[in-house]
Amino acid sequence: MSKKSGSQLPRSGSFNLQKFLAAKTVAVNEALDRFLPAEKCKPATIHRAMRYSLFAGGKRIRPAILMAVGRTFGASDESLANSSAAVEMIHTYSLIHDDLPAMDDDELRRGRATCHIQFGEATAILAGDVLQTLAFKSMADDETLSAETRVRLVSLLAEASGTPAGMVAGQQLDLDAEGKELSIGEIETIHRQKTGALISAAAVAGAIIANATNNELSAIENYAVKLGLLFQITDDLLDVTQATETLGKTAGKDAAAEKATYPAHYGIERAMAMASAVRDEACESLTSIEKDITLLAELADFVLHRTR
Ligand code: GRG
Repeated sequence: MSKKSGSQLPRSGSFNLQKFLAAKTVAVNEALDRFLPAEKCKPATIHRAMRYSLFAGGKRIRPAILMAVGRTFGASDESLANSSAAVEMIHTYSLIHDDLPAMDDDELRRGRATCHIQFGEATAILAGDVLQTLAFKSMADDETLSAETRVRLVSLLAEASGTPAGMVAGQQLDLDAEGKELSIGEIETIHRQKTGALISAAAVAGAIIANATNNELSAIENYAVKLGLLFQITDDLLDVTQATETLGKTAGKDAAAEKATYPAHYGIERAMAMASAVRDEACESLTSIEKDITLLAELADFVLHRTR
């Protein structure tokens, strides 16, 4: 395939993305259901809390990214299932902990009461903790992959969700930044770590599972960094443009907490233009890949135009 510029990439319509996303949501839900202890299994409270938060209707965008990249490079659905479940478990753990009174203190998530409102703070902390450990187990136990690949994946996910450059680092920077005026560079660092690192890890995991070449991995890394940034800019925009009912989480919280966001720094119009430019940059990162990148380009479009 010849090199393609961002504007020449295949556009929506050539691939049924909605159908893909719906099918992958079913696939990751099945994998999650297999991993999680049954609700009735003792101690039932923790298993109910884990399932309550995991099956609350999240968009499953991180598993979809992992599966889209894996599919682009020829991995089987079977080999992508455990890792997709793993990234969703890490993501859900982070949401449960982020909603706690000691962090963002929210009562609504995924359209329902947050885990600590429903089950109490102690159980919510445990539910987050155990989703995290189970995520690593689901990768470590994946019999469809070689031992070497499993170790690579576990290391990748640990780095992306931890510190000094992963999600925990970003969350700490975000806490430290409340009420302060940040430079755009500082805002980007927070976003890259807090939100982008896990999104990037999902994409890179798909490429690792599919045995992508080093050049392909590096193209996917660039794409994923842009996709993560795009996701965060649109998240910031949705916080100020959409209603709580649409989002399934409390709207307007960023401004109330004086968070460092793109619309707060640039205004809505400029932030929207930046999102569009970052989408183009994400797609341009794909131009060196000698595979059909339609699905990945459409995923970037989807993140740009999402409404929740
Ligand atoms: C507690 C270690 C720790 C980290 C928390 C995820 C996070 C870091 C904070 C949540 C705050 C936030 C709103 C971040 C913006 C990006 C983001 C993660 C949005 C939620 O992700 P979606 O939209 O949610 O994919 P669903 O519910 O659809 O899965």
